[in-house]
Amino acid sequence: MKYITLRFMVVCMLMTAFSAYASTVVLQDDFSGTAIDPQWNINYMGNIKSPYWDYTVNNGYITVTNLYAKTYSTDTQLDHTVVRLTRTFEPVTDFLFTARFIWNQANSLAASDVFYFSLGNVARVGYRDVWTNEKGQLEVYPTGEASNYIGNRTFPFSGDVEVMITRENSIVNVYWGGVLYSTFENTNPLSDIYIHFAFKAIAGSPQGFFGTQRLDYVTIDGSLLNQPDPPDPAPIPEPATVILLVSGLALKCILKRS
Ligand SMILES: [Ca+2]
Repeated sequence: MKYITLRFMVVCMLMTAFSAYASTVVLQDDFSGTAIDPQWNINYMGNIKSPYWDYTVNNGYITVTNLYAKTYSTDTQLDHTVVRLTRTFEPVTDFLFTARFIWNQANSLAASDVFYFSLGNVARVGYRDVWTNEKGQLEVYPTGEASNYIGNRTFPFSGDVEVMITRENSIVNVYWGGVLYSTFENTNPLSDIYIHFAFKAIAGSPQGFFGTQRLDYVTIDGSLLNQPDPPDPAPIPEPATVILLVSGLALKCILKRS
């Protein structure tokens, strides 16, 4: 038992050491605390006015409940308002992106709204309550590959999913709720992301944003394009040998005692 435990620990240590080199967490936010992490830039776009939006950060979520259009005119295009959370990081090649998104849009005719993640020049993935009387739509836009656009208009008005985007050897896979929706090739380094909250009022319906858009976490773990130089390659084999030797001696001791 002790042997198995120790061996498991050694394997875990080696794996941790390997993954620490092979990939790096370049973004991790679980929305703990009561404010948006200042590493995010908040961009107010479109025809938006102060106080811009209603949101809370608590219980581990950011929850958006309203975006304020500047006007509620008869021209719906003028009432298109957007808030983006943007962030940049060290460029990565292969990566794993995960996020949990929870939405609850009343079956309302008041507005059309949109929520998506935009990952640099790689992909855009999100949800759109398309229009007044149509159901929600999943959308996947591989950047620069319009022909691979995916739209699924059978999505419910409310839901809770983990969004996962992976890239391995230039092949990108997009999963929504564990279902693979899109696979395409892309080699652009990934070094930025924005989370896009958007609202579009429908003429004569000034109630504003309806329902909620909630995020639990966002993470990006990737292989750095510019790997840091190893500190000094010469002495590395020696400590590794010492560790193996010590591990072996420790094992012997434990086996003898048990
Ligand atoms: Ca959380």
